[in-house]
Amino acid sequence: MTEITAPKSPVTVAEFTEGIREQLKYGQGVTPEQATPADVYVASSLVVRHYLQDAWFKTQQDMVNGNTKAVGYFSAEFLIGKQLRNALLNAGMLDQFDAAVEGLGFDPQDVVDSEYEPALGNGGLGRLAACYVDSLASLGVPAFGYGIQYRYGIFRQEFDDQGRQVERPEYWLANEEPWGHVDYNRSQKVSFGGEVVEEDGKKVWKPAWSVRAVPVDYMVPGYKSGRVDTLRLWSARSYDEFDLLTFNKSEYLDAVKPKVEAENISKILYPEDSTPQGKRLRLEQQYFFTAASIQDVIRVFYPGQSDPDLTTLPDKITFQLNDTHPVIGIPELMRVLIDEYGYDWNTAWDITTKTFNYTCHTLLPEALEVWPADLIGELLPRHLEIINEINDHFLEELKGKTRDKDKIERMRIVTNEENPKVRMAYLATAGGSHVNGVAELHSQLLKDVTLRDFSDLYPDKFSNVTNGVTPRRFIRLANPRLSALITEGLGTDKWLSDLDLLQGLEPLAKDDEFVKKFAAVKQANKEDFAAYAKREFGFDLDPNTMFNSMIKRLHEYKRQSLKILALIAKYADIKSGKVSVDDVLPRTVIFGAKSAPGYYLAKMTIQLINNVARVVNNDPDIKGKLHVYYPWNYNVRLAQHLIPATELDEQISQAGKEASGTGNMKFALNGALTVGTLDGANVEIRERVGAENFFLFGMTVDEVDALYAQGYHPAVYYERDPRLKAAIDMVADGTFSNGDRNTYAPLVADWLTKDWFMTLADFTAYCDIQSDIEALYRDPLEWNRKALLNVARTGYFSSDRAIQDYLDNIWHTGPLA
Ligand code: 26Q
Repeated sequence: MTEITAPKSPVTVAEFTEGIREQLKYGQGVTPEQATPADVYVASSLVVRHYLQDAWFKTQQDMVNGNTKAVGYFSAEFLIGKQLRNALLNAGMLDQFDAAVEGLGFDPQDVVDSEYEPALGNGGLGRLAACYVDSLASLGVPAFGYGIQYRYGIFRQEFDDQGRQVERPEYWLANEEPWGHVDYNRSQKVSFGGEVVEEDGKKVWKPAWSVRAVPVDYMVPGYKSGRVDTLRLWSARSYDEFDLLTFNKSEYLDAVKPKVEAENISKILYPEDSTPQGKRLRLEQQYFFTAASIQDVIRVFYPGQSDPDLTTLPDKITFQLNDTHPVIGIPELMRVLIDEYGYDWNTAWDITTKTFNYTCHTLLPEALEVWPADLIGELLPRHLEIINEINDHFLEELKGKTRDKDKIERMRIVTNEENPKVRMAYLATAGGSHVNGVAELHSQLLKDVTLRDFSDLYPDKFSNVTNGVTPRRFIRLANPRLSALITEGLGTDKWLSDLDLLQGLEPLAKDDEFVKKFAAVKQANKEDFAAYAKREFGFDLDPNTMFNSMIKRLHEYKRQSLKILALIAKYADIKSGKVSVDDVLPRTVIFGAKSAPGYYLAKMTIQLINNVARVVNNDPDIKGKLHVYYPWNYNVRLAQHLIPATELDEQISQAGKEASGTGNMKFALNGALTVGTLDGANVEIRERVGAENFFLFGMTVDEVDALYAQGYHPAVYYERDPRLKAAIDMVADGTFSNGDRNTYAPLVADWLTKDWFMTLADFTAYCDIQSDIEALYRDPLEWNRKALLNVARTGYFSSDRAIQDYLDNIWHTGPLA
């Protein structure tokens, strides 16, 4: 890892205070006495931006003038979380901020709490993108994150009086937002529709309409690197503010219609995180941000040049495609090179394939994006021609590589059927240099299953980069107590930019005094979380119970059902007297999850969890031994509060379905033990922390495959394990629906007849491992020793390491000199 030198503290408390006063006066127009915490938040943020400005300029200048290849990370989602504290930390101004704000009579916590979280992502993929730009900047690598500034982020989740999810619009821009700098003077034109005509033997696209893509720039300050990268999120604006012709006919509403339609493009983030539907607006979004970004790259790297030598593009920047969402960028770059700059096909293809790389984040076949060719043709007629031509060239190339005609047929980018479809994952694989999965198991399955034909013929394209998470936000900011203890244990805080140093904690796991300090940190974090949950949700958590969390999107494959069924089984055992309540280990189970609005079974699972919580929490027979809480609207902020307080973390997806997971990494790094299957990055976490420090259960990928092949009959498991039968019967008999047997009937029917992700088959193993978990928990010293070893041994899961892997194996670039 490159040596990172700490910059001198750039600002004094007096300067920070003066900066806030100035901003309050000239920006907010209030005196410090009139100011609210929200005013101070805006003012402080602008002060931080002000102090980062020079480093930002310098990073951009060095990027353009130097000869270090930059990285363009293309992602439809950047789930960045709150900015202020993170920027303060990375810029080395945390203490000055606290002192300045206190000096002005404000509580720093109130000030940072005033920030509204930008929720511009669904989950793992979007948060990963945010961790990656943080690491790029921290490693000093010149980089752009390119995406969309959605007006409405992922919906705000509420629960109705029946415990059902209700989606509310998340208008995160309702208040002043000091981080995004809207740069009207660097806007780009993005066009759609129309037709392709031939002029002088050349194809010319005559689009029907255009939108103006306005960049909104977010600074991405590196941690102690002195570098500030850029997250450029595009916002769609109309060129036709006012259609005069229509207006003269006094059809006022029609006059603003083009404006409304254009601006719709960046209006809302689609809340589906799998099973994408071929929605026109979604394709418009994808093209909108990739096209704007490609033009922007040419503007930045070839300033003022009317005839740039774009054969040098792959030396200037490398593009990483975060899943298939930006893959339309491949034919777009081809179009720009051929139609706008006059390159021949082969030269353009050479430039394009050298510039793009693709990361796949899924294995679920239904999650692979496929677009109807018709739709592409309507919106982007020239791109459809180019895609067809790519397909033709590709099929030719394949003929030189294999005689297996079936294989060639299977590999078509554009399917051969009445209504042809474009397979975006195939286009990405053919149109780039590297394809990677996000954990070892996932990358292996990509090669063996999902993209098998491709890996047969292009084995060198495939690699793995196991995901990582940023220790700045998810340890230092989220868990200041643990951070202080780590620094005490290691005698340095260098671990924040070199997380492998956590290994130095290993010997301290033998030191009972240190383990007790570690346990005290966890206990204090639990008390903090209990207070937070009381304040924010009105919950009464008992910090003297085990805190057991499951936070992630609600999805059948992730198997929240397994968790809730096991809990119901426990409840049923107590109710029936099989288990004496006095022998039950006190546990608080905390769920956090949003469901896609149209995902019927997932939404029913949410309703079930909420009603199990209602019944169990209020049942005097349970004597407070079991509690279930479901804080609504799980987001980055809640994660930052809950993860440090969690003792047991659930990673219980069906083997072979969770590509990686990143929550698993955040929990291990914060000293939770994991109960999990051999899936995604769990495999690597377990390898590193040691089998004895991880609660493994459930079928393996091979066992899952074998069971599918043999024919899976979930009812067999229902009959076989009386605990499972009791739990499902309890759901069916109306215990959690005020006696109504219909409420959960579809869920029960699915479990007993389909159960596609084999929840029932893994139920017994899952229940059985609970006794190991509880036995260990009854020995706090041993529990905490293992938890500490989890921290000591998971430094590998830093996003700095992941980015270093990308730099070494995929991007072949590094920090600015
Ligand atoms: C696509 C088309 C149309 C509408 C929506 C989408 C869409 C949006 C988001 C599809 C997928 C997503 C998000 C996927 C995601 O978050 N995947 C997760 O990525 C993580 C980072 O690699 C992994 O750790 C998780 O295992 C994986 O589920």
